[in-house]
Amino acid sequence: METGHRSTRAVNAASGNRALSSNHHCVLDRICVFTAFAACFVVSVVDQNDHSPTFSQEVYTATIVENSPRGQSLLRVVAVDPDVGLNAEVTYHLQDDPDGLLNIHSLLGIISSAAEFDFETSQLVTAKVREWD
Ligand SMILES: [Ca+2]
Ligand SMILES: [Ca+2]
Repeated sequence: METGHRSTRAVNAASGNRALSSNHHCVLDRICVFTAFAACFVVSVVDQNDHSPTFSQEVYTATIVENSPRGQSLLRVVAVDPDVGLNAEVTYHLQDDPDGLLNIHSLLGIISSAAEFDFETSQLVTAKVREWD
């Protein structure tokens, strides 16, 4: 009975430079044990959108000086999705901003002021951000 180590060397020797021509062949050569009476197969696992993004922090804070012109960048929220490719793309949406005081860049998560803030009217503005994948 051959060991995996000995078989790998045999495959590499038999295939010559072919094993170095692509990563696929390298993987096959490492994994497969070829004999006269055996075949090899590889199953590729494809990602599914089975994870939701999670924010890097539960609470983000920022300060702004009253009467600053609108459009001031205040903070950036970041959510990470452990899936791959399109399944890992995250978009951001504001929730609970009834006065429309804030804007959010849906792809970058940058929150900016949508109005001039007045300290005498309100000293604290809160909102929630929802992520979607
Ligand atoms: Ca996902
Ligand atoms: Ca996944």
